[in-house]
Amino acid sequence: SNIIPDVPAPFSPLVKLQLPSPEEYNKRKVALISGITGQDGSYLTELLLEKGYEVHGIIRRSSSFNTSRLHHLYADQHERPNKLKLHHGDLSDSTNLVYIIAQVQPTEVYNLGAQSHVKVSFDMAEYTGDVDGLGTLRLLDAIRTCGLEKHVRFYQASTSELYGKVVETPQSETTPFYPRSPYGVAKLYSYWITVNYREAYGMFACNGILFNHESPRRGRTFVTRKITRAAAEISLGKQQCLYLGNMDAKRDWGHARDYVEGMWRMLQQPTAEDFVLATGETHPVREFVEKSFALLGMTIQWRGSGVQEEGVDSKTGKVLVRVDSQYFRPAEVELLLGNPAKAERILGWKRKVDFDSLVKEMVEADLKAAKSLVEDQN
Ligand code: NDP
Ligand code: GDR
Repeated sequence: SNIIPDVPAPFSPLVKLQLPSPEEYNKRKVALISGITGQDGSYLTELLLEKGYEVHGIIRRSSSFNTSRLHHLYADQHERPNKLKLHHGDLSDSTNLVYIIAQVQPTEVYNLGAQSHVKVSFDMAEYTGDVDGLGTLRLLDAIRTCGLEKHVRFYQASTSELYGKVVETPQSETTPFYPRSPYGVAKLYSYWITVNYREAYGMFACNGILFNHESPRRGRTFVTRKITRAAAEISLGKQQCLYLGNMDAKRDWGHARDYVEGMWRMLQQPTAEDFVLATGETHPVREFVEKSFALLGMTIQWRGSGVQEEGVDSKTGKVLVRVDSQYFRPAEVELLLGNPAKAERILGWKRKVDFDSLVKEMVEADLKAAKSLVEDQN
């Protein structure tokens, strides 16, 4: 016989909100985004505002300006009330998350906030575990604390870094995980706590297992943006050489704007499921370098090997690319190649921007930015 009949939820709502039924509640379109100031947060905000959502974002207090990616979307509420509202908060602060959820009463929550740099996660492993792992639990529990677990649709920013060491390719929703960094391990916790809360509490909670996606808004220390910025600066004589780590690593690179559309589609489905978003193509870092420089009229020829390897401009003989071992990782993810078949079939999602167009858009944006800086200085 069942010795644990009708197990109640471990706690009942601590914050007593006056709530209508989930159907009435969801007549509104109110999104809450953690990580709104990041690359994906800014594209997702654009998409949701276009779709008529009221968008709320959690921003961290910073001594320097950290909302530049939202600048074109945000208007001072005193001058022009708009549908984007920002709240100070942090994924390490549970009370603050409960307060924001109770205040905003979102219909959709996108958990994009994270210490998202894989190499940095080796230096700040505990912090990364706290924010990227436990932070997800805090947000899910904030929703439950407010009694909103049946009202809110939840998106978790899971990652191809969960696959880590190659077990099989292409990697799909059924490929076993083998993370290779504190970041990947923290995200593994978040992946499973999202699945667990879906199964335990009937929450509409999805994991998007997203392969690398880039754009002109990509953080400057990720390899693609580091390459396109350096190529632009070198072409204008403002930088001499680009220093990189492992150029043999292969990634499945798409455009961030395509991927945020996939996130939104996951939350519009009748049932919550987990989906891979990827292009189904993989390219080595070395190829990203070659294509970026070629767009600016420089043909890279490689010579030497290992840490002695150099990329030389075939016309001038100048060394434009060198290896610096400080960028190597203690454990590397050598190959990522995703299979987006499930997302294509169920979500009707497909990437629009191909590899060459992505590189071109990023190079052109960085060239424009570098030129305007030169003009400012003159
Ligand atoms: P970014 O690094 O550009 O943005 C990360 C965001 O998280 C920023 O808004 C950052 O704020 C915020 N953040 C960092 N720490 C905290 C914290 N303690 N509390 C609250 N917010 C915090 O990442 P992306 O936009 O590229 O990625 C979005 C999410 O998707 C991340 O979770 C990432 O791990 C994941 N992901 C990304 C992929 C990619 O290829 N881009 C692929 C798969 C998953 P601030 O601006 O103040 O630093
Ligand atoms: P990744 O992206 O680790 O895949 O994580 P990143 O661009 O940092 O590295 C990609 C590959 O390039 C190699 N590499 C270098 N990387 C950086 N950052 N800097 C260098 O100088 C350099 N030289 C070579 C790396 O070793 C690696 O193999 C990104 C993040 O957005 C995560 O948050 C996200 O989950 C995954 O993508 C999917």
